[in-house]
Amino acid sequence: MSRITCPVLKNKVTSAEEAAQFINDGDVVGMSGFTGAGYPKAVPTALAERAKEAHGRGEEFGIKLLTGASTAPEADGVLAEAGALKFRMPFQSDPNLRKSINTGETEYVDAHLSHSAQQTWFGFYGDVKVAVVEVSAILPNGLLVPSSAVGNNKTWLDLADKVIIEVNDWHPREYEGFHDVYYGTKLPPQRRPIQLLEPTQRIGDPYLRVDSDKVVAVVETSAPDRNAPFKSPDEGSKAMASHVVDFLRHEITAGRLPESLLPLQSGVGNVANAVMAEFAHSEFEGLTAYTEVIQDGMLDLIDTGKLTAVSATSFCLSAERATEFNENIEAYKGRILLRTQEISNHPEVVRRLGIIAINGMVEADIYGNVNSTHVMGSSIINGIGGSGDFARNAFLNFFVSPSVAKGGAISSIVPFASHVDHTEHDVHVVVTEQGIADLRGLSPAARAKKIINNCAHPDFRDRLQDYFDRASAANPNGRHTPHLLSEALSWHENFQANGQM
Ligand code: 0RQ
Repeated sequence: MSRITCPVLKNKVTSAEEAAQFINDGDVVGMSGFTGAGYPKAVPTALAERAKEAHGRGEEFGIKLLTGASTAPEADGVLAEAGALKFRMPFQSDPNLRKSINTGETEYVDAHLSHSAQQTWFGFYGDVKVAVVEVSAILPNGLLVPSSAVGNNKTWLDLADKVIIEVNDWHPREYEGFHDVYYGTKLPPQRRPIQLLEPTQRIGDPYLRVDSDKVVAVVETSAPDRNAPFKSPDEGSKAMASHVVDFLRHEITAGRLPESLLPLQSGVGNVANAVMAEFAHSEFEGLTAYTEVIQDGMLDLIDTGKLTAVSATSFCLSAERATEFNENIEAYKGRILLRTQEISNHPEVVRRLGIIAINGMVEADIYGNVNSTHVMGSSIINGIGGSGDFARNAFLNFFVSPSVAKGGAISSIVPFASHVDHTEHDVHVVVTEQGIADLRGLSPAARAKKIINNCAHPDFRDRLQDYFDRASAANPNGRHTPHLLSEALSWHENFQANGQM
């Protein structure tokens, strides 16, 4: 049966090429998509072709693209390759787009994911001209059943002048009932508390609303999400995962955490997935998650019954796991709820629930400043994503990374971070395969001792200690956070000059 049962919207079905004609040079476009899930599968490619044709005629053609988070080669990838992205917000992870940002062709605002919707309402990014949103079905009354990501879709549908809907029948029709779209957001000073007290409590509607008069095109698709594979956890990831889980055991023994912990948030990537795998082999029961992305490891935990309730805004699954999920979707109903990202990552809710946040990092300095986004201070990898939303407001946060990168040429523990996303005031626990540094309640100098001894790779430990000792000796009145300013970034300079820190 057709996924479009609303007569008014059925009449608007057209091709991706026709739909792309509604998007013009310079438009602010809000697209669906979050970590490779729920992005539009057809219109971006048609739009990229339009841009290439315009460029061939010597005309300018580029859009300002806002999404939920990262998309896929068929969205960010094709648009960046066509030179069609003048501006991008709030998160990406695409090689073509990364290149376009780092060469200065695309302007990129790396925003906290929970801020992206409200900042658009505040007018930071101009008027949203077009929304391009993927859904899994349109009901007879015109309500939209979201697909594998909710992201910022509510905001794009509310704010855009024109709406293009993609209806993708690759998603199970049974997605109906998996979503909670909160329509209570207001702008200050009209805001009210977010009345959410448990991870999978419903506070909104199962559907997205759209004004059918604004809908200019409906496009039917049948294509999978990005569904990138995960590496099976290597020794380093397993070591980091076991440090985290042991630490949580210790916190329970010390009476600081209940036996079923507090709701977990876990970032994307292989280490995050490895941590979930470690939980699967642990004694923990009755776990919950209040997170933004559901990876394979979390579904495994639901399957074993260890994880009873998960709130998120999207999935990020391997192809294998996505197929299994789609075939058995009913088994997950009532245990998973996908929310708008302004709620999945809401600082108020994160603080109230007391989240345990686990995120990856690029480097940390000896005082606990964390860089999650930049290589050698200048080139962006992905973006801050939701790591700031969760870490800053968490009950307990972890930042995890191998102690070295690029075959040992780079130390992930450095005298001074070359870019700071999470400040020394926010970071609780730093983890590498070497060990764990619990920084809570420590002064900067005490933190340095822990990070150097517990987390740095042995190849770099003595040099870090030497830096700290000389900085202390050189600053008799600067021993709170001692630095040698002329040397603070010398490790990065060394790497750039000699390929070795
Ligand atoms: O590059 O593949 O070219 O070698 O960075 O590093 O070790 O594979 O780790 O995949 O877990 O990613 C911080 C990027 C870690 C990720 C980051 C190089 C390294 C490799 C990746 P290569 P790994 P991961 C919720 C939370 C920010 C967003 C976030 C991230 C590549 O976790 O994007 O937390 N986080 N969101 O070689 C130079 C160093 C390096 C380095 C690693 N010190 N110097 N290069 N690399 N350390 C999800 C969302 O918000 C959507």
